[in-house]
Amino acid sequence: MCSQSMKRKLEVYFYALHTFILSNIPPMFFRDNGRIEYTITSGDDNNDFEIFSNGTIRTRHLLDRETKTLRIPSASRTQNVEKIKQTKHLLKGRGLTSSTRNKKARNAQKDAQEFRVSIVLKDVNDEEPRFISPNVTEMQENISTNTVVMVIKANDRDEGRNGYIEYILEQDQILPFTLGAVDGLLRVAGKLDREQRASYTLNVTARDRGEPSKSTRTQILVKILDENDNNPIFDPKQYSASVAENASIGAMVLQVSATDIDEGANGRVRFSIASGDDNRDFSISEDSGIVRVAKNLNYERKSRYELTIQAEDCAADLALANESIEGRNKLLTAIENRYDIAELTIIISDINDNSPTFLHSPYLANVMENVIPPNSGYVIQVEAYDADTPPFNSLVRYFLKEGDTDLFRINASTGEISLLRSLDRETKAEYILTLVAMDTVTGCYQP
Ligand SMILES: *[C@@H]1O[C@H](CO)[C@@H](O)[C@H](O)[C@H]1NC(C)=O
Ligand SMILES: *[C@@H]1O[C@H](CO)[C@@H](O)[C@H](O)[C@H]1NC(C)=O
Ligand SMILES: *[C@@H]1O[C@H](CO)[C@@H](O)[C@H](O)[C@H]1NC(C)=O
Ligand SMILES: *[C@@H]1O[C@H](CO)[C@@H](O)[C@H](O)[C@H]1NC(C)=O
Ligand SMILES: *[C@@H]1O[C@H](CO)[C@@H](O)[C@H](O)[C@H]1NC(C)=O
Ligand SMILES: *[C@@H]1O[C@H](CO)[C@@H](O)[C@H](O)[C@H]1NC(C)=O
Ligand SMILES: *[C@@H]1O[C@H](CO)[C@@H](O)[C@H](O)[C@H]1NC(C)=O
Ligand SMILES: [Ca+2]
Ligand SMILES: [Ca+2]
Repeated sequence: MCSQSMKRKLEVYFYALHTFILSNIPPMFFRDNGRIEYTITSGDDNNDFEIFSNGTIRTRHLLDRETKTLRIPSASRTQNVEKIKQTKHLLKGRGLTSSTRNKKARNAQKDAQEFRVSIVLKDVNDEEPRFISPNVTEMQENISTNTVVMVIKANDRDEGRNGYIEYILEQDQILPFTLGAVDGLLRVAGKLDREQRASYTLNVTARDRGEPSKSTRTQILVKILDENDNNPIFDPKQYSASVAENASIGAMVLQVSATDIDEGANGRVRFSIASGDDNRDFSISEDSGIVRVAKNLNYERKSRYELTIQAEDCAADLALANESIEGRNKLLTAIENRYDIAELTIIISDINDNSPTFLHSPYLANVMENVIPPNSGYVIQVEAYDADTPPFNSLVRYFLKEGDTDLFRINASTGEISLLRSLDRETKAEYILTLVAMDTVTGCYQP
């Protein structure tokens, strides 16, 4: 009895709902007097098939081409081999003695016929595309058009057209992106400005070409990362303020404000006084933009300041976070802060902080005895200077404080001193007068 072997190829479609009969084993394996039982000896680890004594092979349950394919990765994607062995059922024959059974068993081994059945599971479009690419991506704003942002990828385990995927980007609104239908390359197609829109949620569909086709939809979040593309902007750009010259140190002058619509350090604004204050009479708070008096002011020294205030963003600070010194230096030269400037005029207002002073004190005048000088006894005119400005210096008044007020008189507004009566040198050769000059704001001096 020779061993016979044969191969058959069966085509099986995967149907979702039915178990069905595959084929019959040909009758050449039957023996008239023998009872035949078929068993599947290998190739069916999953217990997917059963075989009946009439040779019918049947699926036990739903088959899945894709699952099988995964289990035999090196095999061709389309073929699964099931090995089915056919044996005579001798050992379990009825009424046989154990001795004859042993003998017959040996014969039976020889008679055992083995054949191979190749079962090819044909693909049906039962798998939908599955996205395997991440659903979040990020990119710098102002990235140039046509740059590939990401590769969108979906898998479909079906074969042929059933597994051939097309990618579709829904464009309900105009989006600055395009999606390659075949390659899944998501590209930039317009201007991306984080300040206008910081993220996009894209609706992407992957569809196979099966009949009917299956498709999967996913949402991809595209985050736009900030770039330092905006200057800080002063609003307003011109400021003016007035401060009394006796303002105490630390007194607030005014607050300037600037904003930068970028994000993080790119949008953090730092204020400084760029020029117009060499003496550092004022200071500005880096963060708040509050300008304060930093030194004693003096109207008479400087009455007007034209300051240039700068608002600068902190983009370059990002470079300082770099761990390596080389990286730091490289980035510091590459990253520039953006800035804006504003003009601040500070008017120092005068206060009456200066007393009139006699410019030529002490004065000396000679008078002839026994006469009253002409011009109503004119002796001398004194003058005091007041460093303040009008109205604080406008009217200096003069008074006689000590001395012979009955002999001399001073014109309060002109400072002219005149003699009321004639003098006698032999009685008194010298008179000393003490004068007071006073600015009028202070009030009236009563001698
Ligand atoms: C073979 O046997 C099975 C199970 O008894 C039966 O369903 C099937 O119809 C039979 N096939 C033939 C061709 O008789
Ligand atoms: C994506 O789909 C949602 C509804 O599922 C819709 O509200 C949204 O506008 C769509 N987005 C785009 C960019 O088409
Ligand atoms: C991305 O996938 C995660 C995890 O599956 C989910 O939680 C998240 O909502 C998804 N995001 C979008 C934009 O679909
Ligand atoms: C935006 O990108 C273009 C081209 O890539 C470049 O020339 C331009 O300087 C960038 N603008 C800013 C503000 O970075
Ligand atoms: C400044 O001078 C004015 C007028 O002399 C006075 O009223 C005010 O209190 C002074 N201010 C300070 C801070 O000294
Ligand atoms: C540090 O600087 C290097 C060189 O410019 C750069 O490639 C790297 O990304 C920087 N690292 C960080 C954390 O900023
Ligand atoms: C002071 O002098 C002015 C100008 O010469 C004169 O008009 C005025 O009358 C004088 N005042 C007195 C009190 O003499
Ligand atoms: Ca900025
Ligand atoms: Ca920006």
